[in-house]
Amino acid sequence: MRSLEDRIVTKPDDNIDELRKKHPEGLHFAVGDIHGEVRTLKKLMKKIRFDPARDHVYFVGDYDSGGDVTALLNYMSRYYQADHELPGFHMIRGNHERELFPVYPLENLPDIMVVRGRKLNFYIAHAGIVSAAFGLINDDMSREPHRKVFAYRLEDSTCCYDAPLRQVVWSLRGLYSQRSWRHVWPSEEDLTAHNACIIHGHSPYCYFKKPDRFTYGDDNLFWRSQHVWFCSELRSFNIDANVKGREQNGETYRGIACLCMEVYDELADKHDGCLSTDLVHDAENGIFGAEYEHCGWNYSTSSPDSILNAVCDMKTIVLEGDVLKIR
Ligand SMILES: [Mn+2]
Repeated sequence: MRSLEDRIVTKPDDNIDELRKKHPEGLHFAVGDIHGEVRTLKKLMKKIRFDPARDHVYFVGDYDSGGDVTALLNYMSRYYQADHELPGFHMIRGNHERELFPVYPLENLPDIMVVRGRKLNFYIAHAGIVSAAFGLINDDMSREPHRKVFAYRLEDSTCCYDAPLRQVVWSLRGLYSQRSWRHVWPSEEDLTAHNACIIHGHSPYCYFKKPDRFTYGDDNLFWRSQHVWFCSELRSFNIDANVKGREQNGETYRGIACLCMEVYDELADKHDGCLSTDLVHDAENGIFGAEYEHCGWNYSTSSPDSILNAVCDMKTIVLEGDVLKIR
């Protein structure tokens, strides 16, 4: 087992201009849990110099519960794109949209999106991907080899309490903690065979970090500067930087983090799909963070229509008897 210090990566996130120079065609980002904190999100978008005409930004869900959700969705609706091929904001639902009495349940949005990069396939889901969904989606994707983005909605029966895909939208402490005692996460071989990189939120880093150790998984790393954690083969990233300020073990950092897909896609491409922590230490930074800033009071009376009325191109995962199917 690695020492705690070996498992911590520290990289400053001041390299967006270099990334922009390298990728004038635009960048793909995934953004962690926001919980109504519109001002912090705007700060993060400013930091990555978000360009709505060129960038694709994917959100892992949990817009509600905290901050000002109406102000947040009003801001997000400016850039929202129901057409996943076009640049702008793309959203999936989190457990706060599905349960917990959300102000906006966003029932017309997908729960899982997959973005095909040059080498890696990025699976974006609120709490993670379980093997049952992984296999189903990969079969579906193999039928459309030229499609870049896939979107799936989970029918309630597939992810309600005790349902097979429950942990895609809601897992108690993140899938990693469950990986060792419930085999729900796709195997390392499966993830490698499909060039998979799972991006999720839902579980803030502070749930897993004790003063002298981590309490989840065996081989996860902590990205100190932006407060996210990931597995050493880079097969998954948890980008929930605890904007709600949930406190555990004296950790009080609050922020929103995002990941630039191009950085890890390129790294995987260069190393024939084999990623490792050692590569991360030498590679350019691909994780950006914005520290929490109180969103204050907003007096907007409009509603986030472009999101609420969106008609997304997505398939539905259903449960027929006890068999999962894509419709
Ligand atoms: Mn959540």
